[in-house]
Amino acid sequence: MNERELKHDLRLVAAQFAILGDFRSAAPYGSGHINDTYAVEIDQSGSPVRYIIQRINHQVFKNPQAVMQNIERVTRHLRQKLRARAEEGISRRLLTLVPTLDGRTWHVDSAGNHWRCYLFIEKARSHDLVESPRQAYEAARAFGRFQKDLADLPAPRLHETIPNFHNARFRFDQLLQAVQEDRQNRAITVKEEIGFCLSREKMVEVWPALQAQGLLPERVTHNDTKVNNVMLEDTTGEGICVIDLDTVMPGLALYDFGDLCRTACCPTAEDERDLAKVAMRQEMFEALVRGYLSAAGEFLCPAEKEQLSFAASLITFEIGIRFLADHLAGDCYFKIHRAGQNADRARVQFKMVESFERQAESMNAIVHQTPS
Ligand code: ADP
Ligand code: GN1
Ligand code: MG
Repeated sequence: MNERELKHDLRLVAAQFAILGDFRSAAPYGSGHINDTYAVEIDQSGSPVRYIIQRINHQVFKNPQAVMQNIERVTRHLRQKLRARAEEGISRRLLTLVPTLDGRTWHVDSAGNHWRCYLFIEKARSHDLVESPRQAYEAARAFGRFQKDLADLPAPRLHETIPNFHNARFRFDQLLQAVQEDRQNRAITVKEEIGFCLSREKMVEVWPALQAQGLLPERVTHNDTKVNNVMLEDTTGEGICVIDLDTVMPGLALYDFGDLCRTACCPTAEDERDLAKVAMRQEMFEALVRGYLSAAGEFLCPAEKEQLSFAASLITFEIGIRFLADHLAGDCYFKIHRAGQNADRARVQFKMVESFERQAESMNAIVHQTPS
């Protein structure tokens, strides 16, 4: 895609940030479903330097300012932790916001779009599909460390950038509403999938019951830990940087572990149409448990540890519900690139839920056998 075909004028946007050098090019980047992400190349005295520039989707994040305030606080805290540990290469180990010319961390353009700019983390990449247990281990370790480093984030509580984001009961009720409204007359085509959800309604009550007993503490969590939201270093394979911080807010540790399982245990793309290929990979689950507990094991309480394997089923179910509800509502939330893509995404999630359920016993055994 050449620059003139881009939806936005990235040269103009880049000029609002304190970036030295001459604009060279901009191209859409990554495979996120929400924001518009661009890799922008700048010529700095003869060398190409890249930046990530993103337009925050303000239909999804109704208060982009709150998103940016959270990210500022979280990255500042993480930077202090890395400095205290005297870690090397700190600017590759956390997201670094590039300020605007007037010293803010985001820019609002004339059309009301909110933009931010990050240093580009080079020689590392995020993977849509996990290819080895080592990758699963590293991704889980990085997210575990992220939770651990944020455990002592000073008050006040972070903003809830999307209220009820992981409230499974709320998501279930949204699906019921989408079925009832059936705006696109699609319900008839996904009867089986709707039935699948209705038959599992009880799942959404499990964590509220434990929370009511005070057994699942609120923590600072990432809330969007799909595996392509962590960068693995090219040379060492180490999980070096957690990215996509828009949904960092108060939550349950289990949300993060569950979403990791949803993506890292799945052997196919999220929207695979050949469901025969979709089944949970136990060796990846085992690696996720080891990686996550190697960092988070010391602060998790017994009830959290006990729920790790159910987290895989529940979060996969919840996100399947969201895809299905969006398909019924007319694909207003998740970006799609072809008709029916959200229904395909939902089907993959439901197939994974069944697969997790079938292997629940051995998943629990893995959790119990893993030292923390
Ligand atoms: P979305 O919310 O749309 O998922 P992300 O923040 O996850 O957006 O960014 C999309 C992709 O861009 C990521 O999966 C990653 O590959 C890449 N990316 C994001 N931030 C950086 C960065 N600072 N350095 C290098 N790549 C990045
Ligand atoms: C979205 O932004 P991205 O693509 O990393 C979504 C997640 C879903 C995920 C499903 C803010 O994540 O909640 O789990 O798609 N993010 C938001 O792939 O809704
Ligand atoms: Mg992302």
